[in-house]
Amino acid sequence: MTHSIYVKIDKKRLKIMGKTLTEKIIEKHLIEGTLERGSDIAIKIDQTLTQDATGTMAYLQFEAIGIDRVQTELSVSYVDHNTLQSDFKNPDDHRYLQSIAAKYGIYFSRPGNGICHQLHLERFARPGKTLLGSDSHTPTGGGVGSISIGAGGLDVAAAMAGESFRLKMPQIVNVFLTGSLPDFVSAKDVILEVLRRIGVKGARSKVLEYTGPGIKSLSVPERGTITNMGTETGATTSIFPSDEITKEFLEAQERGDQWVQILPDEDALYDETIEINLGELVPLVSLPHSPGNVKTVKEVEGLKVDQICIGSCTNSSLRDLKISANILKGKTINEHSVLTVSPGSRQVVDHIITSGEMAYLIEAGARILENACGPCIGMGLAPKTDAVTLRTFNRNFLGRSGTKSAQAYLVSPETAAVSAIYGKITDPREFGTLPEIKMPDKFMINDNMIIPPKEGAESTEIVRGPNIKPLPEFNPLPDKLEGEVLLKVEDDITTDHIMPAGAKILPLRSNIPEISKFVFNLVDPTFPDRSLEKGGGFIVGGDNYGQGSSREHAAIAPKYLGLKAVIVKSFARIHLANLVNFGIVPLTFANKDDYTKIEQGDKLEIDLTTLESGTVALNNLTKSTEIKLDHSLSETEIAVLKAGGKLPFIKLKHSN
Ligand code: MIC
Ligand code: SF4
Repeated sequence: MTHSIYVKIDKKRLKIMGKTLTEKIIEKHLIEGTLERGSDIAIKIDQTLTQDATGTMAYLQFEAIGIDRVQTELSVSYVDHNTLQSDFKNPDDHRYLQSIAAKYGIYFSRPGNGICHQLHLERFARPGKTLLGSDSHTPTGGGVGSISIGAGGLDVAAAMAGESFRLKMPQIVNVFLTGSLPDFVSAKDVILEVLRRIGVKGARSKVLEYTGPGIKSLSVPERGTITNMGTETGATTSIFPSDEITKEFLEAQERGDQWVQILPDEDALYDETIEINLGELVPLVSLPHSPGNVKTVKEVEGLKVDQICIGSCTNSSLRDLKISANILKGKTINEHSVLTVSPGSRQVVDHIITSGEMAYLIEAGARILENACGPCIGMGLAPKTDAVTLRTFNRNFLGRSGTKSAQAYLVSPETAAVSAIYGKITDPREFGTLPEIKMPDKFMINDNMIIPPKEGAESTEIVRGPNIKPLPEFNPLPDKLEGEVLLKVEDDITTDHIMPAGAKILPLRSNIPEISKFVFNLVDPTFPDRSLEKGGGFIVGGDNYGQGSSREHAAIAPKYLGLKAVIVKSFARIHLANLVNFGIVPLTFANKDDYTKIEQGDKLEIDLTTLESGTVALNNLTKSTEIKLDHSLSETEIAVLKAGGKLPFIKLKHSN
């Protein structure tokens, strides 16, 4: 199949309209479909990235596909999540990943080098390219004008094997920025403002494309902060044009030759517009336990803080650490608070050591952590019981910090640093004069912790530790699903609810039988045993089911426990794709009110013979009622489901 031409016409003036930036890049990569919103498209993927927590599974799947070498222009394997080594599991996984990278022609970023998104932005992301990453914050690459999308590990494995990536053509929202940011207000406040306006479901099936005169005042790392956390709005991705600012950044990274200008046409027609005057923004904060729960810092000022964490892929750039260091210069953090700093990359650390700014952080009392995700994913530094933890991160879901009773608030580095001095949430504008920071004209480049692919390494032996278990195999889909509702949940269930992370569970990412014991651990720890006992069954949920991370373990582990279908009001994009990839049928209520007609424990029967028609009938045997369900599955997705998941589907395709 090829694609036909799609043009947007201004109906009033009967004029063919120009293209958005997103349309231009997608059009260049279209393998199937058109730019018609909501239609099924397939795009070519130029680059991939994986991180260690999703990477082991992605590469086990890549191995199972049976290709000799990656087919992309560039694939990078990062190690940044599972860096706490409390036993052999994580280091074994690192060795596995390194041997896979060598064998299949993948760049390998060694543990300690930094956080995948920060590193990818610094060293690899390119304007006009497509990037698929097995991490939901892959859109950070949108900071340099790359279409960067988060996906499950299996989709990334398939892209490495040369398969195109399938999605629904998103709507394109013009986030039109004017003015420039006032002192003590930064890029984090811009994305918090977007979240304040549209919430955690507001940009599902949409791309947030930033335009307007205001973008000129934002550097690439600042743009990266905004596109990174755009994920929390449910957006497919977020993107900035590739302009003079992008050029400057790439030149400073000694990558000037990779710059190409890509701007939207002046008469580009957008599906929607959001206008933000940067000059009117104030410091903002997300309250527990949702990034969409945004208030002004003023509204919560004075709340005592026990822990302050600066870092994560959202706010760990050189700019962020410099501003934090200069605010903390000559000060001591409050005696009741602990401050942690996790830099985004060694480049950032090299700079702040050379400039002396690292000393300001250390002298103020900051605990300097590894260049890794760290406390963002509960990998160490869990806060104390009932703690208030103030973080420059992008997620504050219940329990994610490692302490269930902790209350996590999300803020900018400016708000975090000033609050650390006072020991309470403080509007940073009260600090007085904003310290001046000087950004380098050229970044310090040292790629010695990135091992490039070598020729002739195909015979490299793959090293597998005892915790790396073979992939479970799943059967083709039957015509009828029967079983019990194992769990009924509310709206906005995150993948952190379904498959928690943290220092104890993350090391089990390459061991499905073991990790499945923690499915829904924070919601109902009896779920795994009940599910196995009943021979599997169903989950019923509300809106935005599966928001948050790209972890496909939130699908594979429940599938391993026997989950057959998830019936909800609506899904988050990546989780929906992951369910399909592992043969769990994702269904939605044709009438949302029918959510009340099913209870936990009800026995259900679902007839799948009509799946192709777009609707199926659910028979609630306990209540003797029939409910109409529908779905958004494409023909290919139905075929994947029927084959028992994407891996058997691809294998079948390759064997034909
Ligand atoms: C996250 O921020 O939740 C993670 C950990 O980076 C995940 C990936 C994972 O679960 O490994 C993500 O955002 O996709
Ligand atoms: Fe790592 Fe946190 Fe970023 Fe996820 S959100 S990639 S855990 S720093």
